[in-house]
Amino acid sequence: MKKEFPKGFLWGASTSAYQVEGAAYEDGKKASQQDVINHENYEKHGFANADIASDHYHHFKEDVALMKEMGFSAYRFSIAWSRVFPDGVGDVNEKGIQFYRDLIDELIRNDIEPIVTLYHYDLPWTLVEKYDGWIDRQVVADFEYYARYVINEFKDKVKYWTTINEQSIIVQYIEQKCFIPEKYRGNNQIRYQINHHMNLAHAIACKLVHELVPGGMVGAALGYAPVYPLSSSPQDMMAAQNAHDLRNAFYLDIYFKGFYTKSAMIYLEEHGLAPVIEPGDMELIEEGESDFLALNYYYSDCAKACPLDAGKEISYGGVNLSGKKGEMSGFETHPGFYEMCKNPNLDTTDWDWSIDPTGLEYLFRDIYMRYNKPLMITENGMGAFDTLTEDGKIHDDYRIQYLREHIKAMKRAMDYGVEILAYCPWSALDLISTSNGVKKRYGFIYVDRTDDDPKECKRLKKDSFYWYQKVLKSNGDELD
Ligand code: BGP
Repeated sequence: MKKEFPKGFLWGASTSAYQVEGAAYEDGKKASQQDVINHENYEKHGFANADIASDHYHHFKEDVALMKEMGFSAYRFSIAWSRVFPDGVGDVNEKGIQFYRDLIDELIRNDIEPIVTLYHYDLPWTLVEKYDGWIDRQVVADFEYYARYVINEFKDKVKYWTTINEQSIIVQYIEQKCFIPEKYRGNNQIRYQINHHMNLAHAIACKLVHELVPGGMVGAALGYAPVYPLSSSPQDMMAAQNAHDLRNAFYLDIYFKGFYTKSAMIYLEEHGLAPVIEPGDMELIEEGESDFLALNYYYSDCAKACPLDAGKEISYGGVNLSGKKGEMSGFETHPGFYEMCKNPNLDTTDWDWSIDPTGLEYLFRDIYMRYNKPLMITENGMGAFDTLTEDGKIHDDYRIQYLREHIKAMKRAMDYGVEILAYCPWSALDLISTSNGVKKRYGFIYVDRTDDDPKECKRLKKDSFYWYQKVLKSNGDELD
């Protein structure tokens, strides 16, 4: 390694509200769409629901103390809209907003910089009942109502804001991330319509931070996987370019340049998938300038050519529900454009996510050199089945290995000039996965519960906790 990590580099970790807080119906909070979706997941697959999650709502002081002990200088978390406004708009829920005041004050007391995400998949359920949620344009105005209140409330305490979590992943996995009423299921156009509404909401939030927060900085949190061609054939290379345009550039261009990537838009128009764009929308999107981009990186992707006459249909990302390698249910396919596939050069996690630290270095270089804005990591991590030993230990050397190699890759990108503000891997503590319950764990802090039994959610320190503590103490110097 050439230079040292800069002084003031932010080290921490991430969570999201519905995955960690619990207290889903306590102190005035009403359901979010994730409370409903996760109840269904429990019924269908036995995955823990969000009712108790990691019970962070009741343990937050203990959790912040553990973050402090690890040496965090930042913590990235989200605010649950339905805790602040149980019905989406209207009267604020005093006890709900008080929870975030207490959490933010506790962080600041411990010299931990709050990095706040406004929206992480959990739309108030009332808005789904009222008008089908993100499918309807009304949601943009309601989001503005909520965002204005929250940003104004914390304008003197929170400098870093992220707007919407992972629009790219929402488009891919629409039914896990948004509640989609029966009549819209299978309608692929709504993926891009929802995304368009989120682009408007994102732009509004950027403008609000610039208007209300002195010295505030704002950007989206984008789920990002670089796309490699399966082979060096020109056809696979072109497929990888197409996949990059529709899966990555389609978001980067909106956030940084204020327009939709042309090739992707033409593909969507040709297939009746393009969003309805109203007069003034693109002007608003252009005005919503980002100061940085937050990236959530877990794996890289791979694409191959998919000829039109291959007899395939448009389909979106598959999932592995079992945690047994090889049980991924399918790959995104756009005949005539590209088909995603497994990269034979990379090992995977038990859930078939490729492990590729170099992919992180590659994407940092690629994004920064094209757009020239600071970047930060708001998610990066390895989901694994952890084992709690009889003497209360968790030996997660695989996680240490994963994080170590990714930090090294990030550092190599910095050595080549990429400006990176923070590293906040997923996750500070164990929490419920978006698609696999609590047995797929990511945390530095073990939360003692199972999918069926929340027990007392006792906190225990994993081996990775002590390792990360050393990393942070040496400002990223001691990684071994
Ligand atoms: C990201 C989400 C997180 C998180 C993570 C891991 O896409 O922003 O909410 O859960 O992925 O995914 P999973 O929980 O499905 O393993």
